[in-house]
Amino acid sequence: MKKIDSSNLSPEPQAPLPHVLPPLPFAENALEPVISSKTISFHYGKHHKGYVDNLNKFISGTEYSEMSLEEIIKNTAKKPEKTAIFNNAAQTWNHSFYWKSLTPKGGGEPPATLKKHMESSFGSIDACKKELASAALSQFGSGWAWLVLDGDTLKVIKTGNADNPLTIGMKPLLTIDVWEHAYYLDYQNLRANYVNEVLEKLINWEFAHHNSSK
Ligand code: MN3
Repeated sequence: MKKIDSSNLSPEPQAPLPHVLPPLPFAENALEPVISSKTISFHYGKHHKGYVDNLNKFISGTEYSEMSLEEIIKNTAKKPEKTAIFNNAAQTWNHSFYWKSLTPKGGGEPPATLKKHMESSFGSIDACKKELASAALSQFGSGWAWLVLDGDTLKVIKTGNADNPLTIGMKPLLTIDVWEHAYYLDYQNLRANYVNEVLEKLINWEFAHHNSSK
């Protein structure tokens, strides 16, 4: 029997790396008093982590295990038999994007280029903020409010549950999570108070500007 020289064998193919929970871009208590560290600790440490863990579990051994997160989202959207993978992939993506849409010293004036774009699309910064608040409040049940680029036009849209603008070919610039777990510990049923406080004090226009110029 021929002896195999193991030094000549190519290494075993590496298992694809699982998706990881990215670090928060701020300390858990950095958004207080608008969003408490208790809310962040559950929202990030339990909800967001849960989506990442479930995604890894559901894609293990499937064609999706080789894909990037965005590819998984685009390839499973609107496929009823892939709902569990889609939901967990999109929620993983949405939450990483949401954390970056918030910053401890947020609100205020958007950067000049974005400001001009908002004024030409909505009339004024305030009108844009009003549309975001209105989308966030009128989303029935769980979902997300988004500032997006649709081609060259700035728009505000809302999506239900895990859905996001990538599935309809729009470029997300920032988002506000309006699932109850995002605000219930701090605001109970008062979604409007949460949304208005976020828009005034935490919203990260720099992040939106950065995404619009990518
Ligand atoms: Mn959430």
